[in-house]
Amino acid sequence: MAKSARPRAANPRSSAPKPAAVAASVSDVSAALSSPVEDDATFALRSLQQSHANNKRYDASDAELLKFYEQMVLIRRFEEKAGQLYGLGLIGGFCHLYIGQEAVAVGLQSALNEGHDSVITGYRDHGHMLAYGIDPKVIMAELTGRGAGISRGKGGSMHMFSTEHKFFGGHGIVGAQVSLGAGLAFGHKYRDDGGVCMAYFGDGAANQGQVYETFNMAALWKLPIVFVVENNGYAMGTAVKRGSAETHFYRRGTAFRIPGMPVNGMDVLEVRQAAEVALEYVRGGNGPVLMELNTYRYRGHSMSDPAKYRSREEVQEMRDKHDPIEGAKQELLKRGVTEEAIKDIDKKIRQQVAQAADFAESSPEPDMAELYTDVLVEKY
Ligand SMILES: Cc1ncc(C[n+]2csc(CCOP(=O)(O)OP(=O)(O)O)c2C)c(N)n1
Repeated sequence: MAKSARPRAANPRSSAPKPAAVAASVSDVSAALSSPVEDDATFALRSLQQSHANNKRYDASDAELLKFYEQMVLIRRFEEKAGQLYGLGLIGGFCHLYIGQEAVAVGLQSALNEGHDSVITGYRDHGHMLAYGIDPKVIMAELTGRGAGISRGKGGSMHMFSTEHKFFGGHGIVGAQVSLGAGLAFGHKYRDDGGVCMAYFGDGAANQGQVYETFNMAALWKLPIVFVVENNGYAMGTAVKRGSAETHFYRRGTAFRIPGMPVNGMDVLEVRQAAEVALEYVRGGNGPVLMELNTYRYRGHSMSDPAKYRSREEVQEMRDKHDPIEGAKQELLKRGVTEEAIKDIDKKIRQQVAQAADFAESSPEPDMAELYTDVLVEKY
């Protein structure tokens, strides 16, 4: 990060509280004792949820819906190919696939300004990059550990970044991206550039302590951040009900006065509409929003997980009844878009993914000199 962009405590534009402004007076304290819920009537935590419930689905043009469909198919086919390459031993280390969750990244990020608003996520990150327009070739080359990869072959599946696209990883430490996301949001506020940060994390990560420290600071300083819990039902092999006391994750910001929104993450139009509501609030300078995107991953936690903790029937039911790609396809057909037009997209994407895989397989491994780049070697 450039020195000039580093947040300092004395930043005049920052809304970090000044001591005089927050010191409670004696009368504040006694008022709180006599009427602890006095201001609940104005506590508008449900307002976003309500306005989303009144108008659930985004009114996409045919061209927009086709684009969403294309992006979701790209993620699905890319991930299937990554799974194959992993099986062939061409991808080493960890590999977490996003299959089933495509509507989340596509619906949300279609509402962001690519290359301006920041995006950060955990290790299940390929879909978020593809949804942000990053070239599938350099992502696949990273997976296969090649020098042409987006992290020069040194990051692998979990550690990919593109500052140009404002995609900030790719993090293997569960929950770390939430705090880092608040830092990115602080940066947007500090620079006064109108940008927001979208920070994704899982239902398992939502039980981490640092998430709540971050909620507190983000709400206190009204940071421009959308917290997105991708609730895919499981944290590795632990079902949400086994590991979480409050399973409605959108309510988890209540203690910090962060409004929450539950969203059907298997319907790209519902996701996009929810994004509109959330972003209007955040861009309006009102502070963070907590979105819970209810979704499902069809594959195991990572490539090495046979997913024995759930039944085949459960997975099949989600695929049959809630698949986001099939849902978008049916909607397109209902609007009169032809089967041929949809097949053309499918064909184009298959070619694009095949080219990405060829590129990844035929690119050379990183030069030995790369061992000494992007590492701190001097004293600091
Ligand atoms: C700090 C930390 N603790 C534990 C782990 C091991 N770990 C990796 S993924 C995971 C579960 C996270 O589940 P969730 O947040 O629901 O994300 P999902 O994989 O479902 O997308 C755990 C515990 C880790 N990587 N980092």
